[in-house]
Amino acid sequence: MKGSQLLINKLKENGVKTIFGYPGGVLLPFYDALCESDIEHILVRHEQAAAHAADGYARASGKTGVCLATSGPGATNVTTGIATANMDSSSVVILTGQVPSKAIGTDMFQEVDTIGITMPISKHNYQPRSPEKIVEAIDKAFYISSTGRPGPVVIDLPRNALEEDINIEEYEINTDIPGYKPTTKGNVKQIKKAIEVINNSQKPLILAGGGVILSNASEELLKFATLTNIPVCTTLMGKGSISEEHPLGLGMIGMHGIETTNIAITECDCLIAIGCRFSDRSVSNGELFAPNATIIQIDVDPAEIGKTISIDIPIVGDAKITLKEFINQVKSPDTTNWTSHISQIKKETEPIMSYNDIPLKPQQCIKEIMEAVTDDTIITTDVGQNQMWMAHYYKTKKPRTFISSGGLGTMGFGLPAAIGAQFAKPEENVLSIVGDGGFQMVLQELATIKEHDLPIVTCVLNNNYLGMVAQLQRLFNDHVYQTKFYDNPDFVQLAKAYKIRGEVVEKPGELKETIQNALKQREATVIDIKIDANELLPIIPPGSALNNMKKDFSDVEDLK
Ligand SMILES: Cc1ncc(C[n+]2csc(CCOP(=O)(O)OP(=O)(O)O)c2C)c(N)n1
Repeated sequence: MKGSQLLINKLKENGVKTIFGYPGGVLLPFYDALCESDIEHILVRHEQAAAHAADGYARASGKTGVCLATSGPGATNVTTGIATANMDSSSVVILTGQVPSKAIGTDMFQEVDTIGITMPISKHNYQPRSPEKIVEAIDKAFYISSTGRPGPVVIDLPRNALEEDINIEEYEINTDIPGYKPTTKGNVKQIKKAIEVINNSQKPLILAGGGVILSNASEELLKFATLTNIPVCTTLMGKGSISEEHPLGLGMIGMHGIETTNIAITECDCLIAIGCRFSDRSVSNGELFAPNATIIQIDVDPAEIGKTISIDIPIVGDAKITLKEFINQVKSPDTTNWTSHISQIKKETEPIMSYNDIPLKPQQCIKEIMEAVTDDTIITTDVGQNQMWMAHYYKTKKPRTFISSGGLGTMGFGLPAAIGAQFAKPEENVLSIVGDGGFQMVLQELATIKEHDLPIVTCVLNNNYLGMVAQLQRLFNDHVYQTKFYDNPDFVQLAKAYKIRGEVVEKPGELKETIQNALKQREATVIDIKIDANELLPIIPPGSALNNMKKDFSDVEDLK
């Protein structure tokens, strides 16, 4: 058996049905074997998109996503996707081609040190230099990628390992991974300490991060929150861990978070943080974050404990397992005053969503998006104001239905992630919400959408600006410079060039109808939504306290 056939067998054993990839010379033996297998290969138009699609697949399904790129430029092109998955703890296995083992280090055509490059941006990487090593590498890669804190694992495949024949029976295969034993059960004494603090608190608050979604702990989270009547706020990655329409679901915290949640963080006396890493976007200023609270942090990755803020009660463990323990042990604290206080703030700070303006206000667009979709619709966002408007105003109801690049903030993520999500969940509606900047970084993937008849609806919130950066320039710098697109292409014509339906939306009411029609017909559609370039996000100035939200921009000059 050839190494490439063995690789196919191992991928299948690990449950792989779909690979997002782009071929190249060194991978030809693999493609030879692939075309005879029943693994579906999705030919993307750029390797970065292959990685984001695999990532979107993983986030939507909870399974491991797989992508493939050739050596040299193929490998360097996927690195943005690897770093994106790494920052957001997404389970992706990345296969890259490599020059033959003997030639490694000779600057052969299309050689690049993929192992060196990906070492700091992946959870782990392997370079099996012979076919038998492939077996070990694949099994370990899937295991490492999907367990503990999930993450991307790279397997760099020298061409000879794919070409050579082996008799698998003759080799002893060692899939033991000494030193890699994620701790999933939290320390008993620490849990007891945490429960005591929760029982005695008057103003407890839960902060749910992406770890809750990754460990499929939403049910336990809801059970714990309702049992104790403790309100829940989330990070960007935790969006969907609890329904934002649930009376206890407060929405996202942080720099672009919801005012109520940021006030709740500032006032709470006990913060139960689950599966979150206290990023600077969430915390802003560590010293001013949750200043009155005893902080309990639950995380499966010990390296995250106390990394950016000091923690009173650390618990290393899986979110689901630990929450189950909490549910068994907690005695409900009396939170009636606290929750009614929060409800009052919520009422007073409720954002206005309904506008009749032209150009359209993003809030109005998001209101219409919400009216057009169901709780199961999968939303992917790009990066920028489009992302933060969605994070802020869009009420996510279920886990794995809000997919966004958090840690790396990768423009160009939204559209290919939607492709991956649609392959993972072919029966669901998938909407990709993007800015005109990020869309133009990956719009070649419309060809992939067309080729596979994916009914993805792409909503381009088009302000002819690199809006997020222009906003920062307006608020905190002297010049709005090099952030305007003076001559954007006609996105409808562009969609048509890819044989995809294109629509323009300019007036209130049109977006809901356009989305509903597209979803009903299950036809790929690009919607060019002309929005107000002057609309800014609510923002907490970087480094400021979370209750210092700026909403009034009357003193900011209009964009010219
Ligand atoms: C690959 C990449 N390059 C640059 C940035 C910096 N950046 C963050 S948001 C943004 C502007 C995004 O503009 P657009 O896609 O039009 O979205 P908008 O903010 O207008 O909604 C830029 C340039 C980034 N996050 N990613």
